[in-house]
Amino acid sequence: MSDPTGSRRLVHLGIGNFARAHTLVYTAAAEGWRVSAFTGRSADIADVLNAQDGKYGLVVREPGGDEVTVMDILDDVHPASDVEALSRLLADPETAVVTLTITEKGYSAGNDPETSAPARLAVALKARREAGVEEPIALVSCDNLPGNGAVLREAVLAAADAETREWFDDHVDVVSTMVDRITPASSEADAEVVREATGLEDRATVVTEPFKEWVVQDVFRGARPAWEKAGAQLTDDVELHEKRKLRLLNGAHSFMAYAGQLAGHERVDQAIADPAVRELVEKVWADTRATLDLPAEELDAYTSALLARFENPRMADQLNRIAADGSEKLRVRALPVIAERGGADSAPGAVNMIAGWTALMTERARGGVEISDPRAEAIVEAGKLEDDTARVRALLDQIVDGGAEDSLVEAVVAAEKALPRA
Ligand code: CS2
Repeated sequence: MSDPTGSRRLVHLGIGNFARAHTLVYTAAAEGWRVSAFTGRSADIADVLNAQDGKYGLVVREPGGDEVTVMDILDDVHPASDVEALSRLLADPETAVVTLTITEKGYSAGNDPETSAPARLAVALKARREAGVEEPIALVSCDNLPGNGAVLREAVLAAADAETREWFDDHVDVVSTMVDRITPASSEADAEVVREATGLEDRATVVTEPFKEWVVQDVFRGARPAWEKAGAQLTDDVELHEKRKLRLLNGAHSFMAYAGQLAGHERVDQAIADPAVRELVEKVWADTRATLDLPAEELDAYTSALLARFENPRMADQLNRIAADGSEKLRVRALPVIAERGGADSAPGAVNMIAGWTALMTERARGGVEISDPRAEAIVEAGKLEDDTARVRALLDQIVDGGAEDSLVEAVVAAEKALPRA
């Protein structure tokens, strides 16, 4: 339970747009907590935020206009690589929670603290152990991965020394969560909205939708922010929420990111307004729904709400933001659906999602357009192969460990040809 008397510290890893629109908003509403953060991919944001004393503008795109707030929850922001600062913070008993938004690929970045956030956490937990801190600490994963707590636990333990591994279970809780808030990239015009509304000269503006959801596994032995004050749900059953959100929202997102761009669109609201794309989004959902053990009415309500969120014209969510890191995302958004449906022939919607990816990656590889993906080099090489079967097989090698079955390769080759094109 949170300590109402003193201020507590939360450490956040990966202070990108999403964290500033979601996780920090919940922590700010909880009161009594301050945050020290570490950057994710872009280290520049540390200087930007520190120069603004940690403050930034949050623009919520309500249907009728913007709601603008200056967020003041961050004390200090460090470059991701600053393991010393992380160790100092974790060796302090005041620090009770670490939240992470390090993206899907952050969990498979190996055991080297240079490249891997979980490995840096292992080093910092060693410092906490050596400092003799007895208070439990919670590591809370906020990334779009099924069972993200278990994935995080494994990644940290794989990088930890034997004594820290031994100490771990008595002192560390690892928490799975389902996070949801669509957070597009922001523009100069958005910073201007903040300046006009609040006077803050903001270089770290974040824009987001009114909707937000956080379902958090209720397994904290130590202190935690009262996130429920901002509507978070503490529960023992995160898995079904995760599966539903990942497969319906993120699945449709990934499909639109690839097929929508092939069809000539730039933004989510444009893609979903195209009847050909929308029909195929429904097909993605038909496969997914069959893998979710939930009443039809509940699923209907969920997908209609998603359509309204996708249609929000005030959001300007770029498809290319979502298209990044496909080789990581399709592993959790498409492949499990195909497996649970019993193969490619029973999951045409999920196959279309993959076909959108192979087709767009091929177009980009051949056109020399940049591909943002940890496996970009191999994708470019594969995309240039002339024979369709060989090309699709080589691309699928990037998402299916051990290689794709022939039935999937054939289904994707056929599906590519049927996708709507600009
Ligand atoms: C998107 C997510 O980048 C992506 O792949 O699907 O960032 C999505 O906007 C969030 O998960 C919404 O909660």
